[in-house]
Amino acid sequence: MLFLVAGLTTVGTVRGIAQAIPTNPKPPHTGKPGELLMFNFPIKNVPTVFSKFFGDADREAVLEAIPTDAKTVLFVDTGATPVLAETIAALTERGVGVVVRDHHKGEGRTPEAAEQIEEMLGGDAHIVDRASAPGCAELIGLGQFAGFDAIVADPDYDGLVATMKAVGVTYEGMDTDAEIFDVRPNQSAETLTELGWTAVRALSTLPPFNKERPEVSENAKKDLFARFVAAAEGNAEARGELESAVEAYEAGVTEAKRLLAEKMSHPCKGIVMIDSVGAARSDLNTLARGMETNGAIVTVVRKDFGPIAGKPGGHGVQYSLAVVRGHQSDLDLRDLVLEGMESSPQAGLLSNTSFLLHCSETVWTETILPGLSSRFAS
Ligand SMILES: [Mn+2]
Repeated sequence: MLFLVAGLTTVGTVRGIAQAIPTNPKPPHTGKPGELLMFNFPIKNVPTVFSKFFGDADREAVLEAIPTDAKTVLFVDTGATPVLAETIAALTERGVGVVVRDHHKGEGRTPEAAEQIEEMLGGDAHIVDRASAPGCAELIGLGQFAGFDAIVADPDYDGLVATMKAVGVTYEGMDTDAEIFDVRPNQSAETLTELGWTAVRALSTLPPFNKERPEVSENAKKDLFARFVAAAEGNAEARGELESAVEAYEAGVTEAKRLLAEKMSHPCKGIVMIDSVGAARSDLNTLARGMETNGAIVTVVRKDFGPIAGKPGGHGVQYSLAVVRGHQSDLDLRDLVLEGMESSPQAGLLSNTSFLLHCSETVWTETILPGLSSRFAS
C-alpha cells in the first residue's frame, strides 16, 4: 500500500502528499524553446504524462513520472524523435510492455526514428501518416487501453482525446472533434462541438510560456486539460469554468481592440501609448501586438492599477513601459533614470531591468518622456 502511494506521488496525483514530500528538481529544459517540459494527471485513474520529446530533459522527466511499478505503457500521438526512441528503449529494458499509436509517420527531422521504434516493438508499434488518420484517436478503440498502467501523450488536444478514448472516456461528437483538433485552420464553431470549440479557444487564456518559470504554463495547461476531461464526463462545474475563462478572455480582447481604436497616441517618435485609465480589463497580448504594428519601439500603457498607481505607491496612475522584443538590444530603459533617483513604488519609479520600467505621472512627465524624446529625436 505504501508503495502504491509512493508511486502515485511520483506522478503528482496526490496533491497534498506531492507537496509535502520533496521531489527531485526537474532537469534543465534543453528542448525546443517555448515548449512545455512535462505535466501529468490521472485520467480514469490511469496516470497520464504529457510531454514533447525534443531533449534529454524530456526523456528524464517522463521516465521519472511513469510509476516505477508500471508494466504496460501506451504512447499516443507522440511523434517519433531520437529522444522518444531512447525513452521507449529505457522502458523496454525495465521490462515494461510498450505500445505506440501515432500518426506522424514521415514527419519531423528524423523520420528514421519511427523505424527504430517499429523495430523495437514490432506489432505493438502502429505508426501511420496523417492522411490515414487525421486524428490520433482513430487508431484507438474506446476503452482499449483502460487496463494500462500509464499513458504518455502529446500535450495537445489530439493527444488528450486519444488518451481519453484509450481509457474509455467519450462524449457526443468526440470523434469529429478529434479529426479537427490537429488541423487548426479547420477549427470553428461550425466544425467542432460546443465543448471542442470552447476548448480550443481556452488555449488562448493560458499564460505565455516563461522559461524562468515553466511550471506556471505547465500547471495552467494541466488544469485546462483536467477541466476538459471532467466537462467531457458531464461535470457542469468544470464546463462552466472553461466557458467563463473563454468569455473573460474574449471580453479582454474586445476591450483591448477598443482601446487600440480609441485610446492610442504617439507621445514621441518610436513610442506608442494606450491610455487604459478607467477601462475594463483588457488583454495585454492584444494591446502589445496592436501597439507594435503601429510602429512602437517602446510600448506604454497608462493605467490605474499596479504597485505605483495603487498600494503601496498611492500615485493613482502608473505608466508601464516595455521595449519591443526586436529592439531590446538597442535600448536600455535604465539609462533614462537620473542618478540618485530612488526605485520604489512610493518614489513612483520601478526600474530594474533593461526592457521594463514603471513610473508615476510626475516621473513620466518630468524625466522619462523627455529622456525618450531626446533619445528618439532624429
Ligand atoms: Mn496529433
